[in-house]
Amino acid sequence: MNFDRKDLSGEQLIDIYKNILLPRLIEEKMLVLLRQGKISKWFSGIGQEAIAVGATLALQKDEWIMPLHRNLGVFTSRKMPLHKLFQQWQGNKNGYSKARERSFHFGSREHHICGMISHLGPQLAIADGISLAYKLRKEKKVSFAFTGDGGTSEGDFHEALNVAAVWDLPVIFIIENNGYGLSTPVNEQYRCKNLIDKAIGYGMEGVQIDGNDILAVYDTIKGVRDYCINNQKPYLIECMTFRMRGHEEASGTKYIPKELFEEWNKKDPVINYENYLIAEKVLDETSVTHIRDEIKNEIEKELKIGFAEDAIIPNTEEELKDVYADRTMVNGQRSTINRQPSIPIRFINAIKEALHQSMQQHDNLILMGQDIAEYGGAFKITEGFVNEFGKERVRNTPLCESAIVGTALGLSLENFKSVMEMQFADFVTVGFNQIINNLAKIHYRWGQNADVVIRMPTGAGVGAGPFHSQSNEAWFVHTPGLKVVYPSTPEDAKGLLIAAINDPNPVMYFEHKVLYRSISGEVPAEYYETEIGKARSVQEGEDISIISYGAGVHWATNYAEQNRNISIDILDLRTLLPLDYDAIKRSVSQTGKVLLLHEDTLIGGIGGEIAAWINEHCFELLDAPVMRCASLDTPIPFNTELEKNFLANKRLDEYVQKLLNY
Ligand SMILES: Cc1ncc(C[n+]2csc(CCOP(=O)(O)OP(=O)(O)O)c2C)c(N)n1
Repeated sequence: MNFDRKDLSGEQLIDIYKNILLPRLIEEKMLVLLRQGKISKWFSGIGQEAIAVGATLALQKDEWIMPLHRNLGVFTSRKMPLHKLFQQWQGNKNGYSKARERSFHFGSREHHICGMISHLGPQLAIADGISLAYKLRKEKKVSFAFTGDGGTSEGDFHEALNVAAVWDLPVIFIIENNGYGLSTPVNEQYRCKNLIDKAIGYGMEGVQIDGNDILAVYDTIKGVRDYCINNQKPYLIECMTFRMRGHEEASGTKYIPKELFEEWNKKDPVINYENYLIAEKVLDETSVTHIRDEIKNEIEKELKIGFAEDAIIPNTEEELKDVYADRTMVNGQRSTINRQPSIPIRFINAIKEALHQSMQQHDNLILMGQDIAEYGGAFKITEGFVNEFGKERVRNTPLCESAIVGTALGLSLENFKSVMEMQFADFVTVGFNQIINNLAKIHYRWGQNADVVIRMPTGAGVGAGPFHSQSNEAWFVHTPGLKVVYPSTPEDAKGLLIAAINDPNPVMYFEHKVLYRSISGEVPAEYYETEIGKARSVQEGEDISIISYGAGVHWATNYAEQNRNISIDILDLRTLLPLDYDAIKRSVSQTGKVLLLHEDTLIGGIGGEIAAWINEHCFELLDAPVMRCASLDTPIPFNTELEKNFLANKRLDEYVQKLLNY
């Protein structure tokens, strides 16, 4: 191997040597411990250390890195205390994730390392969000994201690179091409000649380098970093390398031809560099032995500390509490409600007003969505915003839902807030992974906020067919870490959206399209919040309770108006996660007969969850079985007659009568 030291001093070369040697020696120790049954699993990066180490050393310490499962060198080069790393891998409370995460799936804000999730791909777009934050603050920084060759086949790779290119973001994307996915060779992974050929398709620069030459990696990334900062552009680097061990230790390497190991063994990034330093007379055999011994001793010492920890004693209260960021602690004081006279406005304008006032309130709030800038969004909610707040804060996005959710999370890591508009709630399926696995879990996993609101124009009743009408709130209610709000009145639409934006947790904000222009109501003109997690008593009654949300609240009130002989207690849940159980119990105790009404389909709908809770906690208060009136368990049909037949409202009277007569 032909190393080129350029103008690096002997001291710098030795520092690089110590940095590349450390992960190798840790791994060699881990393999011994694995064979002794002292650790449970190991994903090896042996043979690839030059990439993680060279890259980390080339960056500034406060530039975020998104590493993957073979990048121990990132963690060690950022000088994370070894005993804490060992505690992390051993599932110890004092590791980086309170024992909630395995192997390399953890991050540390202090070290500007973002913890990966198992899913390959979603890390890449988080780098977009971080770089966007740097760019908006005019900081001279880059973010840095890793992927393997296999990971480049994921849609998330495409989306992240595309967004970075279109938005001119200073992100360095690095592919570690080690020849294989888990066992899949690259010729079954992609058809372009080199992965770097993809750069041109995104309109970005790219370079392929020898990933086993630490000086080449270091020097290239230093140069690319300057390029990204000076030109405000992303860059793609393909590092050619080889994985010297199995995907993880238990999976073996039988599928890889022996000759490849022999060939790549000659290119070992640590040994070759060591030999180079000896040949250059920067080090001699004695000093190499000394450095190796010193590191080995350090590892042994730190292992003792790491392994000496007591076994974990689960604390359920703490486990539950850590799912969400504490609202009051993070954002300081809540706004006080000092209501001025109300003015009647439409539901849609209440949402607009909430967004507008929030943009005024928070300089660090960014809006993102398809067609939301000049066009004003599919429903014109952000019309005029771009003129007032500028294109930097009101951002048209490419059709990349997954990358935009990931970008929102990256913004949050750099203390921005964001609201993303899904053009229709139905399209959330394409950003599902980011929401469920990244946004929802990040606080529990390593204590970070996902200060993101996703606006979800939802619901049927407009003859829009199966893909522009769905009620999909229940998908999110089943995911700890999210909050799910669903207003039914203009006043709540405004107050809940403001509250959602002030909340540091990820909030799914459902807005029913039919209500946009059909419902008006008095809305206080000033900036105020409606508390998340509190239901609203719409009207009190004695015969039956109807517990609902969204359009269902209006079905219930219309029904009550047309049937004044029945005394109906109507509860508007307003928030579906967390639920207001006190309000539910109060309503049940009022009537003893409960109908759960929702536009969502029956099976797996939120009604089932509430029915089960009432059954368990309010059994003595009931005079009849809890009933559910929901939409048909079919996709949503286009024809308006079929759609009416589909919707729960069609069967409301039938259920009310059934319950009354029980
Ligand atoms: C979305 C997703 N699908 C499948 C997997 C299972 N999986 C884990 S690693 C891996 C191979 C990854 O190959 P590559 O991206 O080349 O990285 P390498 O492991 O070679 O470093 C697979 C298929 C996963 N983690 N995520």
